[in-house]
Amino acid sequence: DAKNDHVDTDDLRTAFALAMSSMYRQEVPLYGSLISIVRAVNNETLANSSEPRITALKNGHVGTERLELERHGAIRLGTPYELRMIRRMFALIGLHPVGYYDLSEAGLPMHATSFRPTTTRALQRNPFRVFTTLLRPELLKDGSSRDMALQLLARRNIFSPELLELIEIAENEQGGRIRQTQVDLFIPEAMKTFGWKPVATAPENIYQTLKREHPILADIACFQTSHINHLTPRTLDIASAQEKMKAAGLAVKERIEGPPARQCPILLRQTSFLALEERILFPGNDDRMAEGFHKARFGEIEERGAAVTPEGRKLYDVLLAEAMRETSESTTPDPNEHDRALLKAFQRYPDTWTELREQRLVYFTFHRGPNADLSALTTNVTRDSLLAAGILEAVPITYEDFLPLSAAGIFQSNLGASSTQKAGAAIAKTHPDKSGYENALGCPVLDLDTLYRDAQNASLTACALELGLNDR
Ligand code: OOG
Ligand code: NI
Repeated sequence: DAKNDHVDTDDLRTAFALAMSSMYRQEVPLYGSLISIVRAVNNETLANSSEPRITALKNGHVGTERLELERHGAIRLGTPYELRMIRRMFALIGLHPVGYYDLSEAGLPMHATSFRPTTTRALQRNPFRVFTTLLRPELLKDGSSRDMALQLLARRNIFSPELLELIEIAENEQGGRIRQTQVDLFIPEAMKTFGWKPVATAPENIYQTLKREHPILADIACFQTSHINHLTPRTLDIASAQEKMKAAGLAVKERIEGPPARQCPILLRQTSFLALEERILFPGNDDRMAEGFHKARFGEIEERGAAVTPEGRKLYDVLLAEAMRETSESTTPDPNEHDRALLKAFQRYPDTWTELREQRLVYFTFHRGPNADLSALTTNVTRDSLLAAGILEAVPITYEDFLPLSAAGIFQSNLGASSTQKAGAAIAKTHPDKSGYENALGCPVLDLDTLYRDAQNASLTACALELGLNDR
């Protein structure tokens, strides 16, 4: 019976991401401008550039298909219940929690994971991801605003009854799948969780109290939905996309987060246009509404580079810290100065694919190279000799995850937090709490290094098989 057919999970994720994208475009029209800018830059770059970074992408078969669809979003959740339901909803579209991000270091009472596809194939089909933060009320110093926020959160329900019922049915009766006939219910009901509802759940005085404590508290606790706060297309040339954003008159964040521009990009570089001031309504006395403003939603772009190994990540962290120290010691804080310090520090990060591979700083997948003549295959071949002979080629694996310091920088520039709030005045001195996040989630987060390492090893095994070599 065709009516009982399950939808392909990757197709459902694409439908979900497209629905979210069109919803956000209606809610925040500037996001539409961002998409057009990024599309134009990407087409131009793919057509014209023969730089190593673009060739690597082309070799990695990051075709226009994946690029056109590629987005990440971000949501901020208030309770363990909300996080657990989100996990169950996202599992239906093939998104699973990967990695743990502590934002408390950066003065935010939050921690996060990234929900994303985990297999090479699913990532190729559609790498849609959602950076998902959870409030850590225990970090808030002020007990009364904490109680206010928790009371508001306990009363809200961000999931419709229809959605909850469908999730139960899909899990219990359909092996975690959605049927074709359920798609037209599932997607619109799911969008209700993430749409913007400009009517606050709290009167203005409570909103202001929470906002004074930390703007993130007001944003999470005072609204009826877990509104998506940005969606981020992937650009192949962030510097050029940023110039075009400025030329189009967008208010662009001061600097690009992440590593400096390189021949061989690693990890990710991000920038955004700043959050908009939006009109909202507060419930007032005698059913009268009071008007106000809220600032939370913005638009971001990112350029993704190669995934780095734990050694590669260590080197990144050391050099980034060095550049930050140098800038913070200076008396004239200037974004260009930070970028200069970054460039200088990163001279010590190798910048050819060969060095990055030989020093095991970046993950690669291996494929058959242009040399079809296997007569060079002796008994004593090594990975390097096969690469040198062109029998194999190495393609850097795309980084599919996030960076906690960049995330903090993006958060801070969009919350309108004061400098004392940025310094973490509202929160107790803190530490990461991965197991706390996992308890709230109801399962462990996956380890991102394991995923990259498995992808690398699987490609080596496939090559050995294809070449008739024993696994060595
Ligand atoms: C999340 C900010 C982090 C990123 O790309 O690192 C983020 C938020 O503002 O809720 O999206
Ligand atoms: Ni983001």
